[in-house]
Amino acid sequence: MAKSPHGVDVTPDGKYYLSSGKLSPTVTVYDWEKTFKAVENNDFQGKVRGLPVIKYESVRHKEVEVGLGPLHTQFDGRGNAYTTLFIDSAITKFNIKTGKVIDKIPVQYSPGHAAAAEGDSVSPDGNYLVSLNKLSKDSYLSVGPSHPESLQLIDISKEKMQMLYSAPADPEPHYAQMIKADKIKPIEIYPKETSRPNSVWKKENAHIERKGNEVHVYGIAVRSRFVFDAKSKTPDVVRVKQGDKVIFHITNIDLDEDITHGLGISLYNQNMEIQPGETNTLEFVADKSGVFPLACTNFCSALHQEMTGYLLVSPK
Ligand SMILES: [Cu+2]
Repeated sequence: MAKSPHGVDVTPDGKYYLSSGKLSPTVTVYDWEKTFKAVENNDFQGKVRGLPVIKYESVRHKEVEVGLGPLHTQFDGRGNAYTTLFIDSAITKFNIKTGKVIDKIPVQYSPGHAAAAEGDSVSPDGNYLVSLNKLSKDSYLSVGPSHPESLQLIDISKEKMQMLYSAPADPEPHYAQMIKADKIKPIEIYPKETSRPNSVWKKENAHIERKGNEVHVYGIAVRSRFVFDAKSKTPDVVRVKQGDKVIFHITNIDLDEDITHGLGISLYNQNMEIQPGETNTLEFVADKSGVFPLACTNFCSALHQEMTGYLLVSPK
């Protein structure tokens, strides 16, 4: 095989595995059945670091001339393979069984991986491929020495590939999976579990508890205020002593989708996010005395900016 192979991929039907040449402009298609037979028959050509090396000619199905710098291969479930070409800045489509090159499309530029929709599964979707490009060069407006990189969406449903869309991306896109959206069923909010340890679901139950030199705040975040202590006249203030460990247990009791709160104390360099229905914990040692404003750090309503309070740390 080629001297510096890069990327080994198994075809969806499990009959072949492919290895890109990287420094050789070829992809080799190997036959699994021939491979198992070669192992059975000790059909080897010497050893490398003590491991037997199978004879190339015995297991090779096809050697496909794809272009310069082949790296990784994806599949469409119709018997075709799509290999990224780093040096050519292109993707080559070929038939796995015949080894015949069908099409080649330029990309901007130097793709590493590509991701076909469900392309790593036994039943690829077959309609779309995204090229994850390592360089964008002149594709977008210049924003300084650090350029965005690029993702390109390609229609692979027909014989000829068709470029549909280019999008700038943060460096450095490496690999991705594309899954049909209806297969992903995330929870929308954290369920309201009143038995969850450290959670508080009603303003009346918010309280602050000292345990030795630890101060536990059992509070809530709700549009648009914090309640740390229901009994206190100034419920949005937490008083501790210098050197105390402060532990905020905050429950976001807003059970609407997309209403994330945050709790940030910038002068202590502390911040956490609290998703709808979630209880999250922020823990640190109050080693500096003073008055430290705290605030919600995720935009949550028109009154988001009023969602503030203070940590008061009295000196030792
Ligand atoms: Cu908020």
